[in-house]
Amino acid sequence: TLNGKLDAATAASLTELATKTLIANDLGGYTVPTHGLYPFQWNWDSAITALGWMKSDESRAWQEIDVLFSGQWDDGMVPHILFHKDSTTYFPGPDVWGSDKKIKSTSISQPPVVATVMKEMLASAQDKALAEQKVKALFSQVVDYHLWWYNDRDPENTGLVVTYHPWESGMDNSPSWDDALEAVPGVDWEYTRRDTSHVDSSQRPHKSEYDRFLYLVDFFKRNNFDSKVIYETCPYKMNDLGIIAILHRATKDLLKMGEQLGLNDARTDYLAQRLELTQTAINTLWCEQSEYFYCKNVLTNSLAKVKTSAALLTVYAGLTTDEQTRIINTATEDFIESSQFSVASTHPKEEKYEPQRYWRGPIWLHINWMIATGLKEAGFVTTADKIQDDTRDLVLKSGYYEYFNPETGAGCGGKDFSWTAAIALHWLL
Ligand code: 9WN
Repeated sequence: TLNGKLDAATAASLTELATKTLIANDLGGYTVPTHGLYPFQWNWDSAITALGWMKSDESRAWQEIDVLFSGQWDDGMVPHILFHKDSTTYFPGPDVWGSDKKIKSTSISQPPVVATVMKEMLASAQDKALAEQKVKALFSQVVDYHLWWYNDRDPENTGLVVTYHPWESGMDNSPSWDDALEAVPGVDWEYTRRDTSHVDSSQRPHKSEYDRFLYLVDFFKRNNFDSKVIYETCPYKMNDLGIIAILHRATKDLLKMGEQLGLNDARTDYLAQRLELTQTAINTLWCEQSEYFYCKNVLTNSLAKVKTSAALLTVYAGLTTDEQTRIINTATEDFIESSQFSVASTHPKEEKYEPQRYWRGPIWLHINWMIATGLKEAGFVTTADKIQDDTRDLVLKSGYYEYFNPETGAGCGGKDFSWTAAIALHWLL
């Protein structure tokens, strides 16, 4: 490999390519992840993509967040997809989801990284006045979003929010969901997938998974998106480490921004209490024997004992004790050593590891950025730098693909991908 070294000319041409990728994916105020495969605004893609826009056009970056929050539901939820304009290239579209909000959307959310992104944007902004004005204008809506997570998805104050759909986790076919998903019935109607007409089906989730994904989409619609009914009867309920860690970090970042700009109040005090609950409850996801964190199937009260990179995000969240931080750093080193490129989304020694099937092995750059950020802050600079160097090598070798094969470094999934270009601009170049 090139060990992450870039000369100035290469860095300049990669910067130009990344900026062009964002411009090409801009549909006017929001950025699609990539044309064809994902023709709408996705929640966590959009947040990460705003980091990339900050390098070339700060007001466009803030607009990305504004447009994302324009689709917020009255209860505070920020949907996982906003269907601003119709498109026939993606399935399932707005009619299948069936929500009746002013902007058509899905009825689930996605990992809430947006407050963390806003804090980074505020810190790095050249135009401080614009940044402060935007954070002040959006602050209350972001607080609503976080309150929604805690109140709607953890109404019993367990300290751990639940997720209702693998798509909500953003890690669609992670092996962590396999057992829980098996208990969900499949839909009994015919449908035509669109994803496999854009990319090779060997890189995508199986039909048996899609049948269940769609059953859940129908389930939300049949229950009129009623939070209480869904909380009580949803056939799929997970404590997802990715969402829990990203939410925890983002809530802390939200409170820090609020403090900096004098925006905190009783509602943010309440969020601080919820942080404390999570800090204690996270230990119910820790397995002492294997010294690792796992997602939990809430319906069966059992840990999904497969090692995924989501667990490595607990350090980024600041949820680990000093000893756990050391253990997670060692576990990260083990991930790194187990494949040519890092960080594999499922540990390469796991039976369920598949190096090119979506979230069952491949590398995702925004996850690398979060893992490395956490480890660096915790003082494990060597591991963090190694991840950053590997990530740079991937981009050098394969460009801005959706995700990467950890064995070969080959780009997989969609091409010219927004969040990959954005992470390069924000972190690598
Ligand atoms: C469903 C857009 C999204 C990402 C997810 C990724 C994938 C969608 C799909 O693409 O999910 O939301 O149809 O496969 O898993 O993380 O936000 O890039």
